[in-house]
Amino acid sequence: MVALQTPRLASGSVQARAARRYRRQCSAASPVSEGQLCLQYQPKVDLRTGHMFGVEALMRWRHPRFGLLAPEAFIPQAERAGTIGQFDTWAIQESCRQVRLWDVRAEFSGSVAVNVSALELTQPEFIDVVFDALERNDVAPSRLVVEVTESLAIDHMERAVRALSILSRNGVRVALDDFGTGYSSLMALRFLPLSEVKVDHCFVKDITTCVEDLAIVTAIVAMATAKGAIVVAEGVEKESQLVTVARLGCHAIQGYLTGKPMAPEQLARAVAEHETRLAPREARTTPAEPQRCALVNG
Ligand code: G
Ligand code: MN
Repeated sequence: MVALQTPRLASGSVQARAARRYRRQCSAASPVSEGQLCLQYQPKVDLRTGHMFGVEALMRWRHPRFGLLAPEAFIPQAERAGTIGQFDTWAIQESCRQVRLWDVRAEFSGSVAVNVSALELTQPEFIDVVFDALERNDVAPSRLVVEVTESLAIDHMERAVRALSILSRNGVRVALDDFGTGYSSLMALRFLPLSEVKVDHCFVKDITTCVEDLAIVTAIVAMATAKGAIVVAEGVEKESQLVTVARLGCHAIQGYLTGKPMAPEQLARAVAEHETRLAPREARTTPAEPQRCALVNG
């Protein structure tokens, strides 16, 4: 790697800021070009059917010195440096490649949600990046969910709405991440073409005891449902939290209780095991069938 000279500049000057940005860009860009990124996949489970209907792709940096790094360790830096587009593009391409692989091996037929920064989704080339990745890998648009964080989406609302509407009209689904933690959540809920709203971890953590959290999640379910979106409760770690969010009308959960983020091969095994466990439960419900048929026939 080229050692950068540090120019002698007043720290607040335009040149100093540019130099700092350049240094950040150099370090932030490396995991993409060095092939050091990978995706882990965390299941989302439908509370009505019990099926793993989708996964969220979570980015990790296999750092040569520091090991596996979570996105919080490098994504904010890339956003500030303006290099986030490379990360998002890579994640979309890699997710589509993985969906194709799961298809070919008949391992997983659900959707994959990719976190996309608002900065990237308002770039003119973003839509092409998405359609190109889908087409190249022969993946149906409905298998891809673009996950946006509301506080970021708000900054660029008009352009975000335009881009996401084009994607949505063409079958790609849109999820609003970390709902309730931004400053203009209702604007995002009002204007974005959403098929999924994700309730942030922080409202789920104490949901069994905190009346405020109960009220907030109840309101989110009412608003999202009125818009035709499903509600996914994030960060569900305990059975008691699952029971409560289900009672409040959440449609699905994502959290350590039903699966941590995992490598693609591990996810395929988890799906197979999960479906095997579900099968006997579904078989037990079949005695209801004859009764319904009898009613229909009679
Ligand atoms: O905001 P977003 O949905 O992108 O956050 C996903 C992050 O939350 C991931 O880094 C993931 O590892 C973490 N996560 C997922 N499920 C749980 C959980 O049940 N508990 C906690 N504490 N963190 C979780
Ligand atoms: Mn997310």
